[in-house]
Order: sequence, then structure tokens, then C-alpha cells
Amino acid sequence: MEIIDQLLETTHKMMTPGKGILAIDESMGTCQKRFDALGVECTEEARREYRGLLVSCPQIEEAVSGMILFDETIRQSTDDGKRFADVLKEKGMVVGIKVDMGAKEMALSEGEKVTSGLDGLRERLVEYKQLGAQFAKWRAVISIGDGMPSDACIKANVHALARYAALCQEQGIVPMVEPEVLIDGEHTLEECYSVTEHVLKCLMWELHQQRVMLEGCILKTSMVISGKGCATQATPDQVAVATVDCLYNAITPALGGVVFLSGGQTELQSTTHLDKMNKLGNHPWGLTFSYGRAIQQPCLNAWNGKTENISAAQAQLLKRAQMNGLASLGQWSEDKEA
Ligand code: 5MM
Repeated sequence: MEIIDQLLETTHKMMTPGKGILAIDESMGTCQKRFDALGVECTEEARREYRGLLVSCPQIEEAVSGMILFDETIRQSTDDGKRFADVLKEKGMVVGIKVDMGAKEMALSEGEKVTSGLDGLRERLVEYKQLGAQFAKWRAVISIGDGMPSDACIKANVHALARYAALCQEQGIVPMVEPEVLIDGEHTLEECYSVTEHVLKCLMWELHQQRVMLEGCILKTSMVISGKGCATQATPDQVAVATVDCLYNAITPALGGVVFLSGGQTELQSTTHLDKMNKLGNHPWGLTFSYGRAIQQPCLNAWNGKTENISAAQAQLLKRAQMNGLASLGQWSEDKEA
């Protein structure tokens, strides 16, 4: 199949109406943090059991179109020896892989980070494709605070995002570009709007400069939301209107789709916000979820490192995925949670 057709087909599958993407690509440090919080030892076997229950969760494919795996996870298999990537494909889901090498302290820019991972990326993408990857994710983090974000930080991050996106498309792998404006801080909704708008506009320009085909590229973005420490918290309606308005201002309708990260929102907040955005009307792109914590947390708590809890954990996972699937259609309501 031609590369362009591959990109379009994968993008289309990822944006299947009523479904979203599950992020299970926690790096070692993040995974350690999540397991530590439960007192579960973060061994390779524990990570394999946990990720295994996520990929093989019964019916998950009804609400999830694909999952983002981590380097270790794409090489792991279920108890009966089936590779996780094959489990996903057999259930009709799309296989994703995190390809950035993490956000590192930015030189001469105290408090800011730049994401690394471009060196050797072409070769890594070739290998990931052989392992079954159809899309790839790269996350950049942008902080709001005193003098932040700096132009230098925005430029460095969006340039890297566009370079990685071009390398992905060269291999027929759909890039999922993730510029996350962090929720940490005391900033207002308006400040978050203006930073997010600026970052997205800069990103659009860089994608254009690197000749990225926008129809075969997915944006994974944060919502426009009040900082966690802001004294006045915006209402869900304000978050939904501001986020959609910001997208209309900053990105082109040609983009293959828009998915959101949860970024520290609670399960209910992230579902409510997504639902409200989709109730605002039909948008030029699908707006769906690519949550990590907001879908996984109840499942992780229920599992608690014990094999006998796998079914209970899978029930929690399926429920949050289904709730967010409804929200991606604007068909969720709080009574459905019961
Ligand atoms: C699952 O977490 C992903 C990897 O993060 P680290 O590199 O920090 O380990 C992360 O990129 C994730 O895909 C997004 O941030 C969305 O997850 P949340 O939890 O914000 O919905």
C-alpha cells in the first residue's frame, strides 16, 4: 500500500466515531511512581501483568480504537505467548508507540524542558514498524509561570515535534503530536488559552515547514483549563467553550483528528469536558480522548498488583472507556456513570 494511503487508513481507524485512544505508554519512572503509590513492586513481570490486562480487556475494542505502548510493552506478550501488538490487532485496534526519549531540562532556560529523541529515530521507527506500530506519539511539555513559556522553549519543542512527525510519515507511521501545556500553576483560563493558542499556531507552522501531511497527523492536546493553583476555577462549560474556540483559532480543519490528554484532571472532569465539547456541535475534526490516568486510575487501583483482581480491574477499565466513548459523541450524562 502507498504510504499516503497507509497514513490515511490508520488515521481514519484511530478517529473511529465513538472511540478513543488509551495511553499506556508510561516510561519507567512514571510507572514506578504509579505502582509506588499502591505499594506494588515495579518489576518487569508486574508491568507485563498490568499492561497485559489492559490490552486483553474483554470488549475494550468497543470504546478504544488503539493503544499507545511503551518500548518495553511492544516487546512483551501475554501468558499464552501472544505479543501485545498482535492482541490489539486481532481485536481490530491500532498499535501506537511512544517514541520520544523524555522531556529534559532545557539548557539556559531554568524550569523549562525540551523533549529529546530525534537522534536515531529513523532507525527506531523502522524497528517499531516491524514490531507492529502504526502510529507514534511524542510529548512536549510547556509550563506556564514567571517568564514561561519562553520563545526559545516553544520553538525548540515544536521544531522537534515537526521533525519527528516528518520521520514518522516517511515510514507510513501516523504521528500523534502532543504539546502538553501543563495544568500546574496559578494561571487563569485566559492565560492558558493564550499560551495554548500560541503553541498550537507555532506547531502548525513547523509542521508545514517540515512538509508534514496534516490529514495523516493527529494532534494530542491539553484542554484550555485553569491552573491547579488558580483561585478561580473555570466551570466545565467555560473549559469546553474555551478549548473548542482555541482549536478553531489555532489549527486547520485539514488535521486528521484531535485527541485530548487528561493531564491531572479527575476521571469525571475529563469525561465531562469532552462531552461538553462534543455537545457544542459538529466540529471539523473528531474530538476524542487519549487519556492515560483518567482512564487507568480506577483500573490500577482495583488491580493493586494482584492476579486475582484482574477481572475486577478490567471491569473498571471498560467502564471508563465506555463513558469516554459516549463523551466523544456528546452522549454522556452523569446518570450513565451509575
Ligand atoms: C501515560 O503517560 C504518558 C507517558 O508519560 P511519561 O513520559 O511522563 O512517562 C503520557 O505521555 C500520556 O500519554 C499523556 O500525558 C496523557 O496521559 P494523561 O495521564 O495526561 O491523560
